[in-house]
Amino acid sequence: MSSTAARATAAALLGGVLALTTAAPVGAAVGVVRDPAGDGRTSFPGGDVTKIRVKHGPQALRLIVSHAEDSGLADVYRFNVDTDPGSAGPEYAIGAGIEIEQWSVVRAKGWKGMTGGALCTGDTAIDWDGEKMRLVVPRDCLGSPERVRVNLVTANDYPGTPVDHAPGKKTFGAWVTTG
Ligand SMILES: [Ca+2]
Ligand SMILES: [Ca+2]
Repeated sequence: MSSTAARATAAALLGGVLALTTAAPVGAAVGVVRDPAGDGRTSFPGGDVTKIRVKHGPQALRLIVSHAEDSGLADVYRFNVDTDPGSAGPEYAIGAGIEIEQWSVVRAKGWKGMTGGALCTGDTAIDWDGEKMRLVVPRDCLGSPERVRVNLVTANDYPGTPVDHAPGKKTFGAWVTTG
């Protein structure tokens, strides 16, 4: 083999390795939903969302909510989760209350309602100093979707007068496909 041919072969092999590396499952995909600070509609300073980190892994959907510096956490969160673009609006809603430090998944009826009882429940992790809330929801609680997109509404009362919508009212963030 000439040195030129050897180099070409090495390059081809390397190309193959790179292609395999790229094609290998990455395990999880991450999307970020951003929302402005200062748009929370409330006299009580809470629930002004600035960011939702959406990590869609093979086992679970992990959501981390960040808040504006002078805002703090909301009392109530409703994540509207879209799993089927062919059906208008969200298919699931994840509700979380700060006081009970729990989340529950229900079947969404439009953007505000629900049908039936809780499909799954779990604990939230709250970082009071960092003003962040974290949820880990098993994918099968959401019908094991290929991809999801998320809208978040915060409130400081029950059943929930909206304080902030991220990224906007009746608007989802980008699709996040599982790894
Ligand atoms: Ca906001
Ligand atoms: Ca839908």
